[in-house]
Amino acid sequence: MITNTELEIKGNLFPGKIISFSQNVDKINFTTENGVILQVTILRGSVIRFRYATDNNFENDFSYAISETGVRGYSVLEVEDHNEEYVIITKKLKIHIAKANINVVIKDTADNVICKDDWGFHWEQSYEYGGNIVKMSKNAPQGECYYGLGDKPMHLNLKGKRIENWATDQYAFGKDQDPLYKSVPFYIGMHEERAYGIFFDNTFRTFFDFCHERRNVTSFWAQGGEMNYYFFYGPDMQGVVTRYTDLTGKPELPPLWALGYHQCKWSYYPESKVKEVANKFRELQIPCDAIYLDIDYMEGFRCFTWNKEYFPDPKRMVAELAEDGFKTIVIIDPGIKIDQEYGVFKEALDNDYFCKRADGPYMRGKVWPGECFFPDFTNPEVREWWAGLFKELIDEIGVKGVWNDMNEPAVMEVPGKTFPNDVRHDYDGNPCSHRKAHNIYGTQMARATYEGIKQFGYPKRPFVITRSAYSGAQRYTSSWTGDNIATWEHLWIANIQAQRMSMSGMSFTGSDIGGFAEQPTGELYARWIQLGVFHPFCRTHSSGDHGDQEPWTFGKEVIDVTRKFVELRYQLLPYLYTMFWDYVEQGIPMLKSLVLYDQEDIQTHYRTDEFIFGNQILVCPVQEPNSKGRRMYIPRGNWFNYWTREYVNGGGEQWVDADLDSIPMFIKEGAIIPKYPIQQYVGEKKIDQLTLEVYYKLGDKEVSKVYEDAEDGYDYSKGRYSLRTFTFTGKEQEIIIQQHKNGTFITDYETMEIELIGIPFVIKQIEIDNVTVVLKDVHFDPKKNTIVVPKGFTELHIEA
Ligand code: MIG
Repeated sequence: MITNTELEIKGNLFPGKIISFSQNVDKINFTTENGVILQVTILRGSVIRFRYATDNNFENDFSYAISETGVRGYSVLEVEDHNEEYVIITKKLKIHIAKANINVVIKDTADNVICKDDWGFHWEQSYEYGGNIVKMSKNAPQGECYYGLGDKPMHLNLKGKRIENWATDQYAFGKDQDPLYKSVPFYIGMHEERAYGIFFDNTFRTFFDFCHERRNVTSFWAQGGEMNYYFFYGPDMQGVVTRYTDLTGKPELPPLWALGYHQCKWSYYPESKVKEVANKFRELQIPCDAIYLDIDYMEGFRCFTWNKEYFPDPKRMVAELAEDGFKTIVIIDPGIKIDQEYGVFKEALDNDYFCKRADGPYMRGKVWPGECFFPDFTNPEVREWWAGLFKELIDEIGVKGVWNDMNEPAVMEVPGKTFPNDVRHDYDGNPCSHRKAHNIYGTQMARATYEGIKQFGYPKRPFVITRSAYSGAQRYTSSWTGDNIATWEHLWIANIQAQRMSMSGMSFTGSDIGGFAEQPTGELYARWIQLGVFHPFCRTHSSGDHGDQEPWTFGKEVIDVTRKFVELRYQLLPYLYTMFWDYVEQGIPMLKSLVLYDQEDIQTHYRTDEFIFGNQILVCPVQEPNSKGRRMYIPRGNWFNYWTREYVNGGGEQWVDADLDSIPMFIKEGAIIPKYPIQQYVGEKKIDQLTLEVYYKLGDKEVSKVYEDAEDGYDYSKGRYSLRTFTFTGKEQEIIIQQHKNGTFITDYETMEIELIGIPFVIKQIEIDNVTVVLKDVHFDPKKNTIVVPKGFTELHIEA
C-alpha cells in the first residue's frame, strides 16, 4: 500500500490507483491503493450518488435532506471491466471510472460527455478539526452555464462566480452579497443544451467555484464531512430540477388561503391597530387572507407568550379576525430568554434541550429577548417538545400559521453573527459541532414547527414560513428572502431570487414586497406588487422604521394598482393552485426562468428578467422608474398580450407598453387559463362558475389543467380532488376543446364560462358532446365570444 504523502501536491491529497472493486446490488465500490473508496450508488437511471471515503472509512450515512419517499429503481445496470477503466451503464448514462486515479467521466448513452472530472476528488487533511477539507473539481467546457444554489442575489447564470453556503442573517443585503440566509448546495450545469445537476449534500460550510478561479474548471468543496454528491441527468433542465426535488422532497399542498395575499409589518400592535389594518383592506376591497404579528406581540419577546397589554384576549381577536376572513400568523424565533420564571425556558433547561459549548457551558447569545439559550433542533426529542409547545397557539388561540425568523441561527453583537464553531449538536444521534449543524439548524426548527402546527391544526393543513433553509426544507415550509431594501435594484434581486429558489426545489418563496429596509415610493411599491402577485408566496412586509407600507400609504393610484393586481392573483387562484399541485406531485418548479422553459434557445441562457408563471403565462417586471413599458425577450412560440389580446410572435426582443397600471404579461397560444370570481379572501364566496379563457392556436394541440379540491384538509390524498385536463385543437374554421376529469371531488359550480380569444372565424355552430346546441341556450355573446356550458362536457366543437 502506498501512503497518502506520495500522492500529495501542494497540500492536496489525491486518490491512487484502483486495487479492488465490488458490487452489492445498487452500490459499486472502488478502493484505491491509498485507502480511498468511491461508492457509486444507482438510485435511478439518471440519478447517481458519488460518495468518497479516505482511510477506508465512511462516516455513518445520515442526511437530513434526502426524502424517504423519493423514487428509486432502475431497469438497467451493468458494470464493464476494461483495461484502463470500469464503465457503469444505466439506461440513461455511462459512467467511466479510470483505474489509474478513480477519475469520473459521465456520458449519455450517445457518448456525449455530460460532466467530467478535472482533478476529481481530492482533499486536505484538517489538523485543527480533524477530518478533511473535501474537494471536487470538474472540467468546465467553453460555453457551459450554471444555475441554481438557492437565494443568491446575483445574475441567474453563475458562470464566473465563487459562492459560499453559510446561513447568515444579512440585514439589508446587497446585489451579489454572499452568503445569505439559505444554503442550497445544488447547481445545474448546462452545455450544448444538455443539462445536469449536482447536489453536494454536505451541511458544513461549502463553496462552489464556477470558472472563477480557473477558466476551465468548476469546483466545490466543504470544510468538513464527506465528498458526497448526487448527479442528476436531464437532458432537459426541468427534468434535473424535478429529480432533485423528488430526492430532497416535495411539499404537501398548502391551504389555498396561503396562496392569497398576506400583509405584514414589524409590528402591528396593539389589537386595535391589527383590526384597523384588517378593516381597511375590506373597506378598500383589496383582497387579503393573512395578517402577521411580529415580535412585539410577545411578552418581552418570550416565545409562546402574549403581551397582555397589547393583546388582552388573543383568542377573541384571532376569532374576530377569522370571521372577517383573516388568518393570524405569528412569529416564533429560536432564542429562549434566560428567565427562571419562564416556563418554556425552565422546561428546556430541566430536560437538557439547549445547545451547549464544547466544554459544557450553555450556548449563550443575545437576541431580541436579551440573553438567550437555544434549543438544539437537531435533537429529535427537542423537536418533539418544540412541536408540543404549539398546542395553545394553534389549538386554543386559533393561530393558522407560524413564521420562523432568526434561525440561521442569528446572534447579535458577535463576530460571525451566529454560534461559535464549538457548539455541540445532537444531529439526530450523530453528535457534532456547529460547523456541521449550522446550515441545517433553521430547517430543523421549521420542521419541528411544522410538526406542531400539523399535530394541533389537523385536519387543517399547516402553514410555516422560514428565513433560513437547507435543501429539503421545502417538505415542511415556505420561505421568504429576508431583509431586502426598498430600492429598484432590490426589485431585480427579488425577481432573481424567486426564480432561483424555484429552480432549487423551493418554489414556495417570495420577497418582502416593497422592501423591508427603507421606504419605497408609491411607484416602486406598485411595480413590486405587480411582480409579487406572480410569486408563489405573496406578502408585503417592512421594518416599519421609515413609515407605513400598507397599500393605501401611497395614494389612490397605487391603491388602484394594488387592488387590480391582487384581484388578478385571486382570479388566477385555480391556475396558481394547479401549478402548486404540479410542484407537489412532480416537483415541477412553479416559476420557470426562460432558460428552464426553453434551453434549446441560447438567447435564454443569459436572460434574467422574464419568467414563466406556471407553464403558460409569461411575465416581465418593469424595473425602472418613470417607465411607460420596457424591452423584453419573448421566448419562441406565439403569445397573446394579456392586456391588449394582440397576437405576438416570440423568438426576439421587443418593446412592450406597460404604464404604471400594467406589467408585461403574455399568454401562450392554445392555453386555457382558469379563473375564479374575485373574492376578498379564499372561501369568501361559493365559486358559482369557473371561467376559462381560451387562447386560440392553429395547429398543434395544447394541454391545460385545472386542479381543485376542498382547499384545505387531506381528503385530496384519498382521491377527493378534481383534475380537469383540457386539450385544445384549433383549425381554420373550428376549434375543439376536450375535457377529461380525474378524481372524485365535486366542485360547487355547475357551469363554466368559456371566453374564446383570438379565434379567426365567426362562430355559427356549437356542439356539446356531439349534440348541436341552440346558441342562445349556451348564452353565446358574439361581441365577447363567450359561452356558458355545463361543467361536465367532454367535447366541445365550435365552428364557423
Ligand atoms: O432582527 O422580527 O427578517 O422580517 O420583521 C430583526 C423582526 C428580526 C428580521 C426579519 C424580519 C422581521 C424582524 N427580524
